[in-house]
Amino acid sequence: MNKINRRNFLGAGLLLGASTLLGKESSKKIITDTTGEFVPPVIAFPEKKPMKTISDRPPLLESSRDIFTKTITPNDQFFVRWHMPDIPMYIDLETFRLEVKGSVEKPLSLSVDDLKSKFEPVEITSVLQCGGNSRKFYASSGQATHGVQWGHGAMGCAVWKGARLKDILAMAGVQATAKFVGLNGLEKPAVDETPKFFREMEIDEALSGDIIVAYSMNGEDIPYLNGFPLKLIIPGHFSDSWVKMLSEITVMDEYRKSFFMDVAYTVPDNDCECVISGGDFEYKRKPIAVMKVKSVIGYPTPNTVIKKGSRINVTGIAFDQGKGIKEVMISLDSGKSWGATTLQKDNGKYAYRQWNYSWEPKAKGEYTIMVRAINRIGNIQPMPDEIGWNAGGYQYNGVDAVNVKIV
Ligand SMILES: Nc1nc2c(c(=O)[nH]1)N[C@H]1C(S)=C(S)[C@@H](COP(=O)(O)O)O[C@H]1N2
Ligand SMILES: [Mo]
Repeated sequence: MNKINRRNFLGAGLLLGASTLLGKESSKKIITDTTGEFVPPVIAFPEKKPMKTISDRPPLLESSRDIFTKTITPNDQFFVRWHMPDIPMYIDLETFRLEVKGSVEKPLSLSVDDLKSKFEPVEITSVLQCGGNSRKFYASSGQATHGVQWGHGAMGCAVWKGARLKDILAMAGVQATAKFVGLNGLEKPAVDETPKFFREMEIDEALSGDIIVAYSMNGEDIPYLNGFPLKLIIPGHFSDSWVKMLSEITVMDEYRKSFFMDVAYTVPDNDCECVISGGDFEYKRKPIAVMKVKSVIGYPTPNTVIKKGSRINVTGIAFDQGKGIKEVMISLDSGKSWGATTLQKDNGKYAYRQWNYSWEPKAKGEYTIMVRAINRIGNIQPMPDEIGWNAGGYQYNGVDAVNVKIV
């Protein structure tokens, strides 16, 4: 796709994506498969290849499974998630400023060029995963939850470049009374009653090492739908706090209650981070934070037909919150027996780690391939029927399974 001029996102208005973003009526058909289930249409939005479109207002675009044969997710196939339909259609870098305000000695108003020239640039390869990624697999284990029914494609891995949040805060001078940092982007709710997308973190976390305000993704400007021009990167954490089109950093002395911190993206505050059956319904909640160990199969994809005697490269990716992947095991008999895969190059502790297994199926029939990752601190993926349940359907990391047919 031709690069579009981001100052005029609507210049690409011929594309269906742009017109639906604007809210123009497009002939909307509900597409169902033979089971009557909703099948998302595949639509090309600006700067994106055709992607599974779960919603177009706000845009929810899912990557397809074959993306997990790569350790870096291309920008034009990277998934997209917004909460509000009212995303600005026009960003002028001449006037765009990141405001740093609140309990600081010197409020800042930084252009993207300021961020590039006044701070040490840092590069980090990190997985970006929605807390609700893989939610639909809760349903296959008989525990369906509300929310966007993502498959595995609400995650990707990219090389992010930007300025450290702690360096930006140091330039502003955080006051001694500061306890929290609030972050929000440029978009607006469609109606005033809708809560704003606002995220918070403790000041100590904001001042700790790896968090960056990124202006580049895989060596290019961040795609508009992924948060051009600035996006907060919190390696190892679910992406729900990775604020896109980041426009305000507010240093605060007190926590501000908000829907997106206290209600959405929370799990029960207990050891399993799950609802214990027969337990209290009025449980204490906590925001989801670090990611859980996970592996996903990229090839073969479900229902692939493979000729007996051919040799295929079963491959995919694995990651965790930054402790490191120790092993990815594979089963070709629905989990009865397990063998080892070969781990490929380590691209950094927050990155995807590719694994491979060379398979030569000897007999015809249907097979279920499963993979299961273990990290260096001994966390292992649960089997789908062992996974702890939470009402929001967050943090799914059950063992992945793909059915194939050998003929
Ligand atoms: N400004 C803003 N930032 C946001 C969101 C949003 O709705 N608005 N959604 C968050 C959530 S829940 C996710 S999963 C990621 C998605 O990032 P992506 O669209 O670049 O994949 O952005 C996060 N940052
Ligand atoms: Mo998310």
